Amino acid sequence: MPHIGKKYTWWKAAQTDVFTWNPGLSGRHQIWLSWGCGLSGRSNTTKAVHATDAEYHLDLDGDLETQDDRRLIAIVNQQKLADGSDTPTELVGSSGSKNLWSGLYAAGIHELKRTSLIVLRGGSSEAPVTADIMVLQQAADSLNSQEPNPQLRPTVQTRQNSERFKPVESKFVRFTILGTNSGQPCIDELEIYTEGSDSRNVALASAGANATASSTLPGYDIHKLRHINDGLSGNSHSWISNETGRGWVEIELARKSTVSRIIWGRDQKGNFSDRIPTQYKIEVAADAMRHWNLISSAEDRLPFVSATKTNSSSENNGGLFYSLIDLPEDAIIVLKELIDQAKALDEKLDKLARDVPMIYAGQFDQPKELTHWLYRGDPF
Ligand SMILES: [Ca+2]
Ligand SMILES: [Ca+2]
Repeated sequence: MPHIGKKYTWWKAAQTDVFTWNPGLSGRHQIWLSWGCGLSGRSNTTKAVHATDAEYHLDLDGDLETQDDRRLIAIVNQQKLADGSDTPTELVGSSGSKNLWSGLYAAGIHELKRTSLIVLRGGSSEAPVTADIMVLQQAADSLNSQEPNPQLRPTVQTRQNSERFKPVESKFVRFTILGTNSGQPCIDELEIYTEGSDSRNVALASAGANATASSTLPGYDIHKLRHINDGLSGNSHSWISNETGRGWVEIELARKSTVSRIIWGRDQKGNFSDRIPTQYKIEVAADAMRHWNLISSAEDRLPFVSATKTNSSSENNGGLFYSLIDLPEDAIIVLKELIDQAKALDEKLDKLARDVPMIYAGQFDQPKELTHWLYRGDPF
């Protein structure tokens, strides 16, 4: 599961509504909840442990004044992970100072109206309740039992993303960008692979494929359209559209081919994390009339979250869920080294917090002004 709960919000309020979500959806949906899990962080030496009985209600009409349409959908122990297990000591530190993202908790399939609210309510005590992302998944009519996991793919990665789909005969493949994290979208290479054991990238210009696009950012030799399928990765061999948050690029294959996998990235060398297509769809057509068939999109991916800011002193930066999916091997090695370093520093920090002796400190100075020593009840 990608690391998405970097920051969360918390409240101390027993038996009080503290937060509402309005998903703006109607129909039957599986509701997945998540929270910041464990301890609320170090406040000198005291620990404020999260609520064991945070309540989630569904208010069907969205009017908090009317109670008869409101029902409890989950009571959650926010000290634990979504699967009910304890937070691992190696992740939260021996003093429990790190807070983790809980993962997603299945709160059941519920009928929603557009105005419906999901309400987070404090538990029986003043213990903090926390809120992190919520996922709603449309429930299929045939879906009687709850699914063990949401049918969601990892969030879009900067370096490389893969799209797998049922093999489909294609002559044209169009990648349409519908949103970016910033600016005009950039793709450093779009690879289209044929089905089968002799799978090969038929998108390459060297394989006879031809690229067209809605637009190309003018004035940059390193961002030409021909870079979309030149076989070279990295920002210096990329295409950028000339439309903020939008654009499409189309590959015409040399001949009709049965394809089943597409690989694309913003910067496979990992130096840039702007201009990432976060919302997109990919369509194929087998005929020159371009009767498009949608084969993949960002719709079933987890929401995109910007890369972590490098401010390591920020609070609650202890979420330690990292996705290794779609990461190249050298990046995984680097990531593991960094995680080890972070763990070692955490342990050091925990030890420092535990071992510091209590002292009363001050400086001795000769008073500059006349000092009165007042006994209780004495007049001036
Ligand atoms: Ca209501
Ligand atoms: Ca390229």
